[in-house]
Parts: sequence; structure tokens; C-alpha cells
Amino acid sequence: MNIPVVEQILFANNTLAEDLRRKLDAAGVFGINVMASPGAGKTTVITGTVERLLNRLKIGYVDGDIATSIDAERIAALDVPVVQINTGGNCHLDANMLAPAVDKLPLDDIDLMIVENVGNLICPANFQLGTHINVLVASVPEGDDKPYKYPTMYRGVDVLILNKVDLLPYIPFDVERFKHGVRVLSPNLKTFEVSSLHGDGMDAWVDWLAEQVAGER
Ligand SMILES: Nc1nc2c(ncn2[C@@H]2O[C@H](COP(=O)(O)OP(=O)(O)OP(=O)(O)O)[C@@H](O)[C@H]2O)c(=O)[nH]1
Ligand SMILES: [Mg+2]
Repeated sequence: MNIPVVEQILFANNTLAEDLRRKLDAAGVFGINVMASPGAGKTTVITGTVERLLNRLKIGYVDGDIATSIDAERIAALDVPVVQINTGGNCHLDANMLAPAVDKLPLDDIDLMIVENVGNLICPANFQLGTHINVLVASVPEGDDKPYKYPTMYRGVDVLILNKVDLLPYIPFDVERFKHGVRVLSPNLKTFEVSSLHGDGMDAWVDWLAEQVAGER
């Protein structure tokens, strides 16, 4: 019996992701893959990011969503090019889904492509998209134990945004316990603590991101 199916799928995905990376590099586009559990604040973080960078960078947005275009409409209202991917029930984006979406973006007129992955803390970590960095948005209401319970996601990302810190006075969340869990998995993970709703901490994240985009050019 032959059962290496998952490996084959991941290998095929990684090959496609490498193709996508080459396409982005050729067009001078820096890509980020934003992942998080449902409702952690991906779209709110992205909205705050786009608003702060509009005068500095040309941005494109790809929304991965199971069924709706609610998030895509929020970002399109900021007057940036938006492409919707409805996964039809799939719990993550993969490079095969992203490729046609990238082709619909005006790549030659974009510096930064922001991909919002499907809300899920498990599946998206296994599928590289060819983006330059993987961003994880964690949020206070999820609880401080999440790095311990979902290690694959925390281990595979380049930057962590702890969102909804405005709720710390109201929700039991031990920041040190959370950070210890993150450190064990990713000792030097770049981390930002923000309230994307109110704006606290967002400038530091956005300035760091703009530096990464500039560094790739
Ligand atoms: N208190 C507080 N609420 C926030 C913050 N950021 C987002 N929210 C709220 O959290 C809810 C979910 O935010 P979204 O940005 O839609 O989350 P998401 O991760 O994009 O959700 P999905 O795409 O459905 O997975 C909304 O009601 C936001 O207003 C924050 O910093 N503080
Ligand atoms: Mg969203």
C-alpha cells in the first residue's frame, strides 16, 4: 500500500509557492501572508496597516474566505486593488488557489501584497504561499495558552502580532505565560503588541513592515 499523499500535496504546493515567489520578486512585490484564528482581528489589523501605508506604498489585497466577500469589501473601501478567493469550505489558502488571484492584481503597480488567510489556527501553517513573510495575529480573548496548544502555527511564522491588548484589563490573560510559550517555540520571534481597533502599537508594526518592504528592493 502506498500512502504518502499529504507529502505529495505539500511538495506540489511548495513548488507552486516557489513559482509565485519568483513572480512576486520579478515584479518587485513584497508579499505577506496574514494568518489567525477566526475573529482574532486580521482584517482590522490589515485595515489599520493599509491606512497607515497608503501614502508610502502601493498595496494590493487578497482575501481568502470560505464563503463571503465581507472583508474584501472593507479593504476595497480604502481604494486599493482587491481580489477575492472563496475557498468553498476549505480551511486554508494554498499556492494553487493564490496563483490566479495574484494574476488578477496589477503587480507592476504594487509594492506590497497583503494576503488574508482563512481564519484557522491549524491548517494554514502547512501551506506555503510564496509570500516573503508569514504573519500570525494572536488576540487576547483567545487565551494565553494558544502557543502551547497550537505549536505548529507559532513555530512557522516570521512575525507575531498580539492584538486586542485593550482587553487585557477585562480578560484573564497572563502575558508572561503567553510570551514564554512563544519563546520556547520561536526564541527570537519579532512580536508587536497592538490594539488594531484603537490604534495602539500599530505604528511600530507598520514602520517595521515598511522597512522589510524597502529591504527587499
Ligand atoms: N477590543 C478589540 N476588538 C477588536 C480589535 N481588533 C479587532 N477587534 C474586533 O474583533 C472582531 C473581529 O475582527 P476582524 O478584524 O473581523 O477579525 P478577523 O480575524 O479578520 O475575522 P475573520 O476574517 O472572520 O476570521 C471585530 O468585532 C473587531 O471589531 C482590538 O484591537 N480590540
Ligand atoms: Mg477577516
